[in-house]
Amino acid sequence: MAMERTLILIKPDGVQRGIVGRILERFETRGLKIVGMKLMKMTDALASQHYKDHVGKGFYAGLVKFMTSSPLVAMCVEGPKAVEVARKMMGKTFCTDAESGTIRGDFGISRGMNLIHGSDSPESAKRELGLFFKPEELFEISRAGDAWVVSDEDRG
Ligand code: D4T
Repeated sequence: MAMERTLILIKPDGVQRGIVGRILERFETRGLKIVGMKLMKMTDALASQHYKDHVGKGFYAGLVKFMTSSPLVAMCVEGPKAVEVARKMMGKTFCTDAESGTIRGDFGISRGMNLIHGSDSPESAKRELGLFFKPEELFEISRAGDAWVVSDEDRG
């Protein structure tokens, strides 16, 4: 099983509601490692690259307005099967449909303001991480307790 990296965004609603810490805590507690993180504002240009598959769709203008309205937190999260694990932690796209126990299901009730983004495949993760982070902004971090969170077998 390979170690993976994924892009997580705590969207403007998460920042404005002051629940960044509570969302972050879930990733740390799960054993995923934050290897890059910053507070930043998404520009229209970055939105059109990040959401390139949605350009032209009916909800695109509203999505960009929301995502560029206020700063967000961008993170690179690392761990075994990090992409899939993070998507499961987030829950279904719309908070209204997300199961309790997931981030969207526990913290949100809106459709569009859905608190968090996570890359949907290892290929998307690579592309998206390149949009949000320079190589020198991502770190190789070994923590003293890592051996009790991820085994050699997990590292593949
Ligand atoms: P993101 O990309 O924000 O992590 O969400 P998902 O991966 O779960 O969902 P997505 O790419 O299909 O949608 C991106 C973003 O657009 C909003 N959205 C989506 C919306 O407002 N109306 C819609 O009909 C859809 C499909 C919500 C998430």
